Amino acid sequence: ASEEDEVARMARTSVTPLDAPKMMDLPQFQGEHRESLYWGTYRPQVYLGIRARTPQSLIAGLMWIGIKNGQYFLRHVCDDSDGLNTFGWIDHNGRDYGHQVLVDHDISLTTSFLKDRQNGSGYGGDWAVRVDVKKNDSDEAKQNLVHLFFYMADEEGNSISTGKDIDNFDGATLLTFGSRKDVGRWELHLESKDDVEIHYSGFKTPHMHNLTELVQGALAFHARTTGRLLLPDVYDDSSNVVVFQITAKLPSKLDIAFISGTGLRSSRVEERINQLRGTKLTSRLDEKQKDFEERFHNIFNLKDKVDSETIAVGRAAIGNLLGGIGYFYGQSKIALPKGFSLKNGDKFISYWPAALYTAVPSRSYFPRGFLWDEGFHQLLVGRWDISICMDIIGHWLDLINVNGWIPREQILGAEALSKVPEEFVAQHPSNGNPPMLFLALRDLANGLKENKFSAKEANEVSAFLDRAYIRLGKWFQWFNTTQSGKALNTFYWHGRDNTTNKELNPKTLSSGLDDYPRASHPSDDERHLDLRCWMFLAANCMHSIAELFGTNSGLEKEYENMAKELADFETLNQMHLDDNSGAYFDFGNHTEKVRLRWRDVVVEHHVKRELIREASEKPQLTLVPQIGVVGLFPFVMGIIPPASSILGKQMDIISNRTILWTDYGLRSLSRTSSMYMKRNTEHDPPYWRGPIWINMNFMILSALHHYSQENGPYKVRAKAIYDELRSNLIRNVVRNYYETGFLWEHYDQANKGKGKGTRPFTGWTSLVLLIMSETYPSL
Ligand code: 6A9
Repeated sequence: ASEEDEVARMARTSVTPLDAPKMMDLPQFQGEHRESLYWGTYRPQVYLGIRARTPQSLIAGLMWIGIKNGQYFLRHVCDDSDGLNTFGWIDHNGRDYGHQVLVDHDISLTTSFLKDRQNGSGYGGDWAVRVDVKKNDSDEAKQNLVHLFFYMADEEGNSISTGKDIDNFDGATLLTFGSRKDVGRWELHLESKDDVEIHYSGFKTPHMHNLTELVQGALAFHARTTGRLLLPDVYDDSSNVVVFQITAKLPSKLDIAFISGTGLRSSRVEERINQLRGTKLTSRLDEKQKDFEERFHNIFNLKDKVDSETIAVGRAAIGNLLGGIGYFYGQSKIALPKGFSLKNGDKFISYWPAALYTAVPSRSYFPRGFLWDEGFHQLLVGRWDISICMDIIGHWLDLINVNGWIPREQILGAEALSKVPEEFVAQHPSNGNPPMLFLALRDLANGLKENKFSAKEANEVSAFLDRAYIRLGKWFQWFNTTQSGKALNTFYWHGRDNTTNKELNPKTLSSGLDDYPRASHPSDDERHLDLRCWMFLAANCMHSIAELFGTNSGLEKEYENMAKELADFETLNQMHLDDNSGAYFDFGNHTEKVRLRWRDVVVEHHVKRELIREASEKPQLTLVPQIGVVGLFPFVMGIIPPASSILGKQMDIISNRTILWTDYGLRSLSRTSSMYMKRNTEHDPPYWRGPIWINMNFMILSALHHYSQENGPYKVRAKAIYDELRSNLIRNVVRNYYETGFLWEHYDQANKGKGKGTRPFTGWTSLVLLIMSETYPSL
């Protein structure tokens, strides 16, 4: 029983929040700040979705019927298999304006979003959506009609009413209204000058993750009796979801206006709606677009650096990153140790209910938060809007548990859950993920030291860092204690599977570099170079913050010493340098002589062919000779002294075409490495074993930029390589964008730099904008 008690205790601890003042309770996140960010396009998982930053919100969204090869499809949730030619926010300021373009075969849609807090509105303001649809060619035989569906749904279950005059639509009407505690009485109005037909259906459901199926079902059911694809005009008073089908001849334009707080006598309903439709809306959107452009140019200053085609891609990159910011609420599932389950049979325990406001890597495949991705996103967001940046990081830091752990992948709420296969849901409280947020935080701390902020911003940043200090310290300690190696100041990513015989090289998901090759035989003798360097960054950043807020706990000195020790060049070289090649490597129990072979194995009395790993040599403790991004970490973190000949060696490795260099960016793994482009299992194609990843290329480029400014024998060479790598990366991402309509998760090093993996991927691939503008985090 005692072992079970112990497991139960550990499980409870892992879902206990850290007892420290919450970031989100800071005054700077209340009042005007909170209200200004209340409504937004915070449902990145759908093509157009609006909600408020509250756990159970009123939500709105758009669907339409797309036609592909003569077949009808209901578009709603961003889905790669829809095969849209392109989609994404081209402009978005993260606050009150966005403009999105979606091309769906024969038709093009644009969606514009505008929020208005000036006109005496209710809590969080009013907002408008404009949907424009047109045909892509004038061929009369092609699609002439479009079915648009706009819905409102109340997650709290409050009933939603429909307007009285919908059936006699003559240009403008009240579609629907309701009432909630947060915003009071609200109304949704439609205006369209076109000849449209409106139908609707009401539903009662607590589930928001299958609205597509609800609408599909209603359409199919009604089509069977009428032969037409129209919602059946059924509705009853208890409906908490109402869907309006607006059928229009192309081209067509709809303005949809949401206003709240209309129960008050002074609510001036008519006047407020008029601000949000027709010519008034047009001119306000134009104005917002100009503001966006101006801000974009002021911050990134691209005009003298790249051409206008390239600038448009940079704009679409940050547009969809900001437009893809989501608000999620729910409970992560935390795995119990292997072999254990709760009394009810569950193999996981729930984290506390929590909110997460965050950007996402990919709206179609991964529309949810990922810890280390967010560090990269914040390098961009932090330059765009420092309050949004702090709000996002604040939310993440409030997810820290009493052990100092933050779950890596945030699958919060039924909508997010519906996208993830069950076996990937539970998070392991022993697994980390790179503390990349430190880089964004160090930028904040440095900005403060260098007086880069306005007085108000400086106050907020300093209150923010001050409060973050305890949480960050706890986070740091989590790494320092749970991920430590055998020798002093060594680290390795814990949690690799040392029992499997199916993987060519057991994965290291927690590192973020998934299948990047490590020691062939996982053991506690390992020393992971990337983690050592992350710890250096973390210690260094903790020291910077401690200096600002001198807490006199003696910890400042400790962080400083640790940063010094981790950056100690001699020790680093002793532990990780291969003298012959001048390359840095992981260390561990390793042999190069491994391969996957088909074998007959007996599974439940049946013989099955399976790929099994075989090692034809005993592994031994040695450096792991795989040249690639992990080996470049000391360079990336600026640990190598500018005068060292090893710096020259690193540049040889980077610029050599048989090793890492391609015309499209740097490979993640050298072509000469034994694991280059090797599958890990039958079902696991190479991922970090060759392809070009923009996040790592960005980091390497930052370091080249850094060394091109440090006096020393390699200064000039660093600059030359920097210039070439920079233009290769920009050229390739931009070319792919125009060829395919998207930014991609990674790029094919072997096939002309072609975009691969998921799309759109406006997570860290958006860093291409910082590459264009040459703004790098300080080292
Ligand atoms: C598993 C499959 C619909 C993998 O960008 C997010 C992460 C990175 O943090 C990580 O470094 N991506 C990179 O190696 C994507 C991870 C997606 C996991 C989803 C479930 C569902 O398929």
